[in-house]
Amino acid sequence: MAKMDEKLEVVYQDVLKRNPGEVEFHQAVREVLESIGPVLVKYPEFRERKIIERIAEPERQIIFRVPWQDDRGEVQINRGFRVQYNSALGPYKGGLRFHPSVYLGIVKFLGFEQIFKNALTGLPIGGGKGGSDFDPKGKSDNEVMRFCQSFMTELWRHIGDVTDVPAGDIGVGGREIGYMFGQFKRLTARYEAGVLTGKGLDYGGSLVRTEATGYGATFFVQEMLKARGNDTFGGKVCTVSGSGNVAIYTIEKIHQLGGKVVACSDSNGVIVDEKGIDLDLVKQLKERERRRIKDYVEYRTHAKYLHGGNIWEVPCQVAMPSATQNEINGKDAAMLVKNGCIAVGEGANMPTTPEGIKVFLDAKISYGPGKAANAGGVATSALEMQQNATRDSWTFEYTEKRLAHIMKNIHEACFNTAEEFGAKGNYVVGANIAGFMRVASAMVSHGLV
Ligand code: NDP
Ligand code: 2IT
Repeated sequence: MAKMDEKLEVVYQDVLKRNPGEVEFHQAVREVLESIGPVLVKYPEFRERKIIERIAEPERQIIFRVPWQDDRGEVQINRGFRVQYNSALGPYKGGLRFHPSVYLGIVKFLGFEQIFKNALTGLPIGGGKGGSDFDPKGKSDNEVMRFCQSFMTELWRHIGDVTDVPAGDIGVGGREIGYMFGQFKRLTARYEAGVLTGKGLDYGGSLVRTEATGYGATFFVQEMLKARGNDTFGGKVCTVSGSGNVAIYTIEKIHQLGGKVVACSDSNGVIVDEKGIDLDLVKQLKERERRRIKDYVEYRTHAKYLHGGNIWEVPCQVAMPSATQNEINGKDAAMLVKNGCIAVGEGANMPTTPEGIKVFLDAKISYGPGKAANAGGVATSALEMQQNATRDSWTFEYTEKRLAHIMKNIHEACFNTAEEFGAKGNYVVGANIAGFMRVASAMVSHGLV
């Protein structure tokens, strides 16, 4: 692990003691603390005002019971979370994750990352995250609806368009947001469109929100390629892990920009299609039919399915991890570098382990960390909030242009900040410092709250 400023090490030890067992949260905090030492030297008031200690502690944490009945009439109990992490820059904003692995440590790591990511967008949104250990896999539509209704029956009192605005994440897409919005409307008797983002286009959703995370991550990599020597996606062989929302629209944008994605995956295995992934087929299987990625080879018999395979062993020039946290370890990263990978753009949150990040930075490939590269999703959520507040709806072209512009600005901020702090080309340092600076300055302005 990299060395940390001595006083920050003390703060980190305190975080470990106060949040036992929450390993993903510790990892996310450590990465930020390792970057921001030089900022505290330059701006001692951040240390005097105990900004780091305050940022590490969520403003509010809500944990609740979610009882629901399955199709056989059996009662099921899940646990719900909402961590309202930091409101220095705006209402808490961040997604909800429904996955059996969700516990407080996952929600806190995601919420903590979200603070800096949202700051990087330059839009008025604070950081928060939530979710449940509910597993949507194999559940009927009615079961998902009853779960979402029960989840919202507690959550509604904590959220609102100027307090806290949830959206999707793993296991939460348009269907789940729709059921939760319906229940919120019923419980509050208010049509408060801006309380959730990622809504359907027929009831206040924004064009481009569905595509935004994947498109944005691809725009970010496009900027990194440009910065490293006027390079482009044209003709590049790429791999994209996952086959959910972020992966699908990453593949779509890479193909539009002239790259070729040869592999994608799910938690069971990897598809390798040397002719280029057939995205219409992936959309059919994953978005419409809710099937597994292995079924791809039923329709494209030349492609290979590697059950339990490792997508990072497939040679590529650009890798875009878009599934989950810690999916690239040190060995995977070394393999990618050895096989000629020159750029990694993280669609997922914290997909690379600290060992993996070190490999990428040492090899001097262009490495775009999630809190910068995948910020297009939440940025477009903020654009959805803008449209809701003005009861307007923008065209696809206009909204995509706004997204592209935001991603370009984020890249520039990360690039320039890294250079300013003596770490040219290190987007981890750039993203952490640029995001931190915005939040910390606002917190100083607000006094001790
Ligand atoms: P989806 O639920 O749409 O898709 C998730 C994909 O990742 C699926 O292919 C899933 O496979 C795979 N996956 C999930 N968990 C695991 C696991 N433990 N091991 C292996 N594979 C796994 O989610 P999204 O596409 O929305 O999210 C993907 C990532 O992007 C997450 O890290 C999320 O936090 C991040 N993100 C999402 C944003 C958004 O707007 N949706 C915005 C910014 C970041 P399987 O079906 O087998 O579980
Ligand atoms: O991790 C993320 O940025 C998201 N899941 C999207 C959050 C949002 O509020 O759109």
